[in-house]
Amino acid sequence: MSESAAEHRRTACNRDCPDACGIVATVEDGRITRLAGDPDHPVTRGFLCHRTSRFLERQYHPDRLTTPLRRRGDSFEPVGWDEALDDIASRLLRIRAESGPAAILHYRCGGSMGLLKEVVDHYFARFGPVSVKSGDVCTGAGDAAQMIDFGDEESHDLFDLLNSRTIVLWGKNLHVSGVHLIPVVLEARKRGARLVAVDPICHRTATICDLFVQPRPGGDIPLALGVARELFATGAADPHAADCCDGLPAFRALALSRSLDEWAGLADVAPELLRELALAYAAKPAALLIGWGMQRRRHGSATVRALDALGAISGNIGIPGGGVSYYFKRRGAFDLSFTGSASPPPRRLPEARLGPAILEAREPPIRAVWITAANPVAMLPESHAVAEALASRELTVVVDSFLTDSARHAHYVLPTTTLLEEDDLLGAYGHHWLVESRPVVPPPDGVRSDHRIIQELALRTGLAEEFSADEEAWKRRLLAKVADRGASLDDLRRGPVRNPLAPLITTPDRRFATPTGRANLVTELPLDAPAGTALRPLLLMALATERSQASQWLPGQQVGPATAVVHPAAALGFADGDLARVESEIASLVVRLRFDSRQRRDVLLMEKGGWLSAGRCANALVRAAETDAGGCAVYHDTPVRLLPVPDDDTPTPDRT
Ligand SMILES: Nc1nc2c(c(=O)[nH]1)N[C@H]1C(S)=C(S)[C@@H](COP(=O)(O)OP(=O)(O)OC[C@H]3O[C@@H](n4cnc5c(=O)[nH]c(N)nc54)[C@H](O)[C@@H]3O)O[C@H]1N2
Ligand SMILES: Nc1nc2c(c(=O)[nH]1)N[C@H]1C(S)=C(S)[C@@H](COP(=O)(O)OP(=O)(O)OC[C@H]3O[C@@H](n4cnc5c(=O)[nH]c(N)nc54)[C@H](O)[C@@H]3O)O[C@H]1N2
Ligand code: SF4
Ligand SMILES: [Mo]
Repeated sequence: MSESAAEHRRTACNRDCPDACGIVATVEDGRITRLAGDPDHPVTRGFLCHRTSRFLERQYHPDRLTTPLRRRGDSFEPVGWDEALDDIASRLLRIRAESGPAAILHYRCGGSMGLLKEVVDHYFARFGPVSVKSGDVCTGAGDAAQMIDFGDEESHDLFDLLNSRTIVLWGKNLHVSGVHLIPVVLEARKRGARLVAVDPICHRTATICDLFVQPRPGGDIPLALGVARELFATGAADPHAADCCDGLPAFRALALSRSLDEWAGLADVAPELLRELALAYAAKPAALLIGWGMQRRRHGSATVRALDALGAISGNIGIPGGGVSYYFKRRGAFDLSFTGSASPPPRRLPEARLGPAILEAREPPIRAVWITAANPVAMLPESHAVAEALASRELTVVVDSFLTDSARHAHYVLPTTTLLEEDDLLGAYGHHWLVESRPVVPPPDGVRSDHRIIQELALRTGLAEEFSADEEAWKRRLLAKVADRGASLDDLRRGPVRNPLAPLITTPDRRFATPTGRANLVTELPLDAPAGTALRPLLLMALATERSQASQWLPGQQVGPATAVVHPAAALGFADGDLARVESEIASLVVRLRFDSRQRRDVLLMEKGGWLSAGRCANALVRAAETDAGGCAVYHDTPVRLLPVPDDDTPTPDRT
């Protein structure tokens, strides 16, 4: 193949990731041979993360599905698209006629962040409306907190960090889940900013920080109150905070209700370290970047509220270089007014408890489930219950590119496009740039996009006309709010565009979108951090890993038992490298232990996204429960213990 035959095609990464990168794909003879980051994208800066730079292995993997599958007993048989869709459509119509649309559940999660996936939701709203999820296992608790506190949820421009004197990464591991933030914080550091990390896990990002505080898991509330106490006590709190905050006297009284030593004790950090954290945060402007992982706990929403209050009383809100940034409004630029239907969904099942909720649903029961861009068996708590729920429906349809844990329990699996074949639009939840994704190659024969599948379904269910628009028409419609402000589809085709509606900093006038126009400080906070029990002293934390996007492991990567990292003192009687059984209240799982003496003695660290069918699914151990607000899942509060593995034990997760 000569050099000149290589063509470079631009697209965007649609993975559930804050960065929404621009991608340049090299295509030779119809085959993609190389992926690189778009050098012209101000955030991507020409590089991709570990997982997506290896995406071609997934794109061209022999296990990729290229024909629809229909269940036959315990296995699947290939079936033609028309036959599959005719049968699915007639069954959905029958279930709707017999039991009403509430008997059908459409569940979508984070397989793609593309805005056109909203059209799939829209289809099911128009077909029904059918049952959908409530809450959000990704960011729900923190979303609810920010809405209560500030009446809105938005972040400072990414490059506003260059104005900061202090940057606090509170529960963020940039090397895993925000790699394009690294050059920005390092540049800020070069300009004199101090980098601070607060995380129960000692990870790579902690090692690039000037100060690292390692509280107990879920110890953030006392830690934040300790910092607030120190700010009030030393006069470093904003003297004008009362002008823009409701609840200030009560929050102040709460922070001052205990000594610094007491707060430090509750957070399980040394008092000097707490004082140092307060001192660092008092150096304004200080940007507080709140991670998503920490709110996946029972008190997740309260935790984010405590941090919001810290931002407000320190006078860091509304100033360049400050802010309490949790989520960038990735949908903010787009006109989604077409979505939904005149009537609300007839029923919402809590996403965090999806498995048990499907099994429990009555009047009508859930008879059919359609899954778009999600692998709930691996990714939602109580994996065994989710698997049972999917397997025991009359009709379960999974649209995916691989035979995932969830697809294995379906009646039909419909093969779909990958991010390199998608035609879509993206906003980001880690910055304000908008990008278009274009298919850099056509999908293999037998593979169809979600959009095309929905169009085919619409043809068979009396909605053909409503869903006749092609991708380009939907894109133009989605961009209606910003098209005449420099972000039309034609503008996006020339390269990434900053969302013209996004602010540089939030609430510059300190007028909040709350009913009173003031920030709503939290005045009561739970102080009982999650903890292991006498029987099960470790807390399970299964976190994002750089090696994989959620459960999207490369086939062949999930061989043997999963790894569990612990402090050696947390595994007495075991040696580094031993097999052990991790047991929670509801299930157990065989792991390979890896010792790391930088970790706390009360946590057991695993990678998120392991498959149940590979015996590597941490979520099989996690009881399904919702957070204090916002319907996030309580992933990280699960007490576990280590047990020896009998010689003949095989690494499959069992229910205890
Ligand atoms: N490589 C890779 N990148 C990803 C993903 C992936 O699977 N792999 N997933 C994507 C998705 S869906 C999302 S939502 C984001 C996830 O991004 P995050 O939710 O930010 O990622 P996590 O690693 O789960 O958690 C971030 C940090 O929070 C810390 N944390 C957990 N509990 C606490 C606590 O109680 N207090 C404090 N202070 N910190 C705590 C963890 O130790 C971890 O270091 O990343 C996205 N990016
Ligand atoms: N223990 C633990 N569990 C967690 C988390 C945690 O931190 N710890 N994190 C949680 C979080 S933050 C999230 S967001 C969820 C993520 O949960 P999911 O979004 O369910 O996770 P993924 O593994 O990304 O599964 C998405 C599936 O979509 C498929 N897919 C990709 N692109 C497309 C497409 O265009 N169309 C269709 N139809 N399918 C597509 C992929 O092949 C993949 O199988 O997991 C949650 N689960
Ligand atoms: S997964 Fe995230 S960091 Fe990796 S290429 Fe995609 S958008 Fe960029
Ligand atoms: Mo997520």
